[in-house]
Amino acid sequence: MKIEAITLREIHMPLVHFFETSFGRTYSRRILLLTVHCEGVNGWGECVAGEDPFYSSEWIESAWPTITRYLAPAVLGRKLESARECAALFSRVRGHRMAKAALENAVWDAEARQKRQPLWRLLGGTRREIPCGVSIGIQDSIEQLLEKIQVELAAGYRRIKVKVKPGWDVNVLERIRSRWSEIVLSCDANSAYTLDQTEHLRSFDQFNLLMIEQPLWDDDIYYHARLQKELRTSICLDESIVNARSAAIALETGACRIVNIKVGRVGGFTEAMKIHDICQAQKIPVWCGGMLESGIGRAHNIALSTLQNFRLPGDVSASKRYWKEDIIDPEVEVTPQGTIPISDDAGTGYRIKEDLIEKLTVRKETRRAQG
Ligand code: OSB
Ligand code: MG
Repeated sequence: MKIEAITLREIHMPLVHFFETSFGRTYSRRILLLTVHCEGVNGWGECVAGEDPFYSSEWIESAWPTITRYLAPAVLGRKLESARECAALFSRVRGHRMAKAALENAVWDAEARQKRQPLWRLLGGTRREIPCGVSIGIQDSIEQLLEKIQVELAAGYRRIKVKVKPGWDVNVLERIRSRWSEIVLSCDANSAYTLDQTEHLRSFDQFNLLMIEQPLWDDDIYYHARLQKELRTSICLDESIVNARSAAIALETGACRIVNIKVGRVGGFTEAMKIHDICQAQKIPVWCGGMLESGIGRAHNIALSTLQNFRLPGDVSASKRYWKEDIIDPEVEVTPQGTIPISDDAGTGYRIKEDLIEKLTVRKETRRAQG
């Protein structure tokens, strides 16, 4: 697989409904898409960096030059046997995992297409359908949130996750539980609390939550281990798991009992699979997180979710929850049983709508191999 050229694009896609977390509200996405051109085969990747450096230090304006100046030159003109070689070629660049993942995953995509194999099989997946949950942002009122939950339950989703922050937590969880005592429910704080609030967080135990996601600092593991000892509810780490080593440390210290794997956050499929394997060996279930992806990132999340230890419903839900029209065909749909069936077709099993992408593109840059 010779990497002949790499195209970066920025597309703009308004969300059907705003998405609010403890760090802010998003109405519209600026998404960096990447295409690798290899001997007649194209592979696509999506960079999950946000519009602002709020979820993590990366954002679209850091990812773009990191790719054009450092990551693209590391692979352009090279003949790769496998996408697994990318991580070593990028290792001189510290951090910038979302930028690395966009390129590595595009190479995985190209490799699957070139080998005429489903991407999920190339990754070693086995599941023929994956269970889905939804992540519901902070709303203007609790009534509006309850209405949204009602809609998602009716659609068949198997786990409801709500975003929480001080002032929008116990009051909200109380209302949800008094209406639905039995549903699988979790919450995600995106680092909105500190260890001083342990007593307050302990009061979440009364709601029988599947997990509380990332209650403390985004870069912390140690204090999460202290907190986990004080809670009955399982902690799930998202932001602080950035590679296989941090996953190993989190498990060794008992900082969580569940791990959220986001392929962008950890630098690509190769590292995501390592984390999956470490957790599986220690009987820690994992699930696939989401970053308000377009269909391209979503299709990659679906492929990853077919690995054996993705035992809990992911934040991988239908295209229409986010977009008026998605950039893949067919769009991602969820069955009334709350699952996504896995296609046997080569690549991701979803066709890229290049014409639509062209219309949504506001910036485009191609880098070619020299000579
Ligand atoms: O913490 O999981 C998160 C969205 C943006 C940034 C961080 C997170 C999220 C979500 C949405 O929860 C998941 C999705 O539906 O894509
Ligand atoms: Mg999260």
